[in-house]
Amino acid sequence: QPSDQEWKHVLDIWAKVESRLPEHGHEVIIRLLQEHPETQERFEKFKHMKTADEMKSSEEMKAHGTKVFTTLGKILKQKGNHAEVLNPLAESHALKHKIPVKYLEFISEIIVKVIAEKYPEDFGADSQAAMRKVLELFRNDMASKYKEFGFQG
Ligand code: HKL
Ligand code: NA
Repeated sequence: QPSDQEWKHVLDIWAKVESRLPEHGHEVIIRLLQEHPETQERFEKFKHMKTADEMKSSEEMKAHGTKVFTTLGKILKQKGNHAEVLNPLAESHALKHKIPVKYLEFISEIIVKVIAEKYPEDFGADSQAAMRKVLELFRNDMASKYKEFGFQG
């Protein structure tokens, strides 16, 4: 389990992320779809898009990125007691969207990379390690709910 210090690192950097949450969420989704094209196929509303520029100018994709980052922020702020937010998310990602844990690993790495690029002064090695650890806890809890729902993930 992450320590109090690790949670503090994560929530301190997240407060900065929130100053431009829609932009950062949008960028993470674009990078996910560009770096892992198989993930793009999972989105009915985005799979027709051909270029990164098309994605950058998409208000719909920005809205999706905003929702993803808003949900993630709610989870982070629960400092591990996140079942109320995580369980419905795990249910939809297991049963409706069928998103493998591997894809959750992809987005976790991109989240760390994008934050490191945006806030190099405030997201040093300790904070990055803390964020990785907290995102790993999130994935582990998603994966155990997946199993309860009978999705191998
Ligand atoms: N999604 C998240 C979070 C994540 C950081 C990890 C998160 C938080 N999702 O049609 C929809 C699809 C969604 C959502 C609606 C869809 C396809 C999809 N998501 C795919 C993914 C992937 C694979 C490309 C990954 C890695 C991923 C990761 C939050 Fe995700 N997602 C939604 C959401 C929310 C905003 C909605 C679902 C709302 C919900 O479940 O309400 C109970
Ligand atoms: Na959506």
